Amino acid sequence: MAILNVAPDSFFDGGRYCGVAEALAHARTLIGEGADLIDIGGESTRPGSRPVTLEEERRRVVPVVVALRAETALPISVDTTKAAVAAEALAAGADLVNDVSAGRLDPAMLSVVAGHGAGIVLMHMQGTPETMQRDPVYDDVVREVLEFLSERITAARAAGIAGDRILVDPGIGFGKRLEHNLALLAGLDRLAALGVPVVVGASRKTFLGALTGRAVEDRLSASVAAAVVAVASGARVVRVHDVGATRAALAVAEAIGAARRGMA
Ligand code: HH2
Repeated sequence: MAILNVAPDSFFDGGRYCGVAEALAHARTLIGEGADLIDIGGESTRPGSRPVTLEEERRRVVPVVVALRAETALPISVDTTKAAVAAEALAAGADLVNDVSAGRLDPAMLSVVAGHGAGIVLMHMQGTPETMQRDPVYDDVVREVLEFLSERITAARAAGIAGDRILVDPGIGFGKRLEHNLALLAGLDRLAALGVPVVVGASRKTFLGALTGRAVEDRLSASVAAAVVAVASGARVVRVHDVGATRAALAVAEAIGAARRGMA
């Protein structure tokens, strides 16, 4: 899942692809590097970020969905918590919604997705982007995220979303300290047992800086390592900025995994 941020303030690539032409050019690069799915986001959810208005988010996202749909058959997702943005993006040809609030911020979200026969990524977040990193607390982070995602799967199905169109995501960095992120990555097999594909987004995030001492622009190798370990631990989708490097690393890991299975 390739990240295509069209917001001016995203934590890594903010402002680089805000015009439709820039966004399309970057999408072509991502597709050329082997992306399977393009995730278009018009609102930064980095820690401390403020929500943008519906009008502004719609203006950023919908023209990019229209333009990208005209040139690729690859699945397009739209990273939004607003049902109205989701509805317009789906009408313009997007295939799924990536909702970091798992359908909780906008009560119309799940029914909009169901009405379009679309898919949804249900992500765990403690708090809101503005406040989430202030003092995240858990007794048992893996159990609590598991229970939350299980409840949101039930809510999504009750709203009419087909079970095979639902994905879940532990929400790395969304109201989590370093130890919480590591516990979730170490416990991905328990999330995979929910029976729906698990998405992991670790790309260039703060916890990788804490582990390596590297600034955001120098976290490529750390991000690739996190993606490889996530897939080896049961993630089916990795949400990344750097598609080519991640693809190459996953190809090596997958070949070694296949050889290991051949020996068994
Ligand atoms: N992370 C970000 C945004 N959306 N969606 C899912 N499903 N999982 C994630 O981990 C996730 C997400 C934050 O990263 P990014 O889009 O690069 O930055 P920003 O929110 O600053 O635009």
